[in-house]
Amino acid sequence: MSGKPKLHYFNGRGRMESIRWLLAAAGVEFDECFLETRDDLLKLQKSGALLFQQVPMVEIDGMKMVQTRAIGNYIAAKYNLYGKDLKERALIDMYVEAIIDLDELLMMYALQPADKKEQYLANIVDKATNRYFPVYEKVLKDQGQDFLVGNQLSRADVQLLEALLMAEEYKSDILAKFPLLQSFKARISNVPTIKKFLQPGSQRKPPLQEKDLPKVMKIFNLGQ
Ligand code: IBG
Repeated sequence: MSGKPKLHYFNGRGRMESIRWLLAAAGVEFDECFLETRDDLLKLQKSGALLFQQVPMVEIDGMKMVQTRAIGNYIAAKYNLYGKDLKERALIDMYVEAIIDLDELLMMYALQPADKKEQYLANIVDKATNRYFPVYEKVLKDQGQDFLVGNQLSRADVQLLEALLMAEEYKSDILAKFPLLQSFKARISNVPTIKKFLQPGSQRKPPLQEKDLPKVMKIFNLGQ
């Protein structure tokens, strides 16, 4: 099948945002079909298009792909964002899995009850600055290259940049102690396809607004 990939999700970041980033970084145009109500999700489920009754779902190359990691793997492999050999791929996988762990932590902040938010944020900052960022800072130092792995852009760079920008939304000076991550951020933000994605009007999604939370929770039956 030719044509643009079609992304099925709600009109927000959640689990689809990293897929949007990967496609954008690869310079691939895509269409989006937004779930606005729980009924929209139920209809999609009943249509048989969702292998495990869940989104993200991406129509690509004649497939209806689900499972965020599987979709990301496919796009990364197809668009040469997955290293030059198996060992580079192994490194990329390790870096990306840790980024996904951090992303999950960030994503769940919005779902915390008001009285737990402060404590939850402290844990985010602790994990970001003591567990994850020091590793990527060291990788960049040891590598001495522009990229996390090898000498070309990979999904690890794309997904780390996405996570860094998100983490800064929680604490604007969160990168203060990481000079190489700061220069990495500036450099990767300047990759032409990514630069374009960072411009207003792109398909990049803003942080989830408090007012949109009930709608999202209702679509996915979250917090039940
Ligand atoms: N392992 C799957 C993946 O990675 O794709 C999980 C997918 C998943 O949790 N999908 C949710 C879903 O379809 C939407 S993301 N739920 C409907 C159902 O019936 O299970 C929901 C979510 C958000 C933010 I938004 C944080 C965590 C989950």
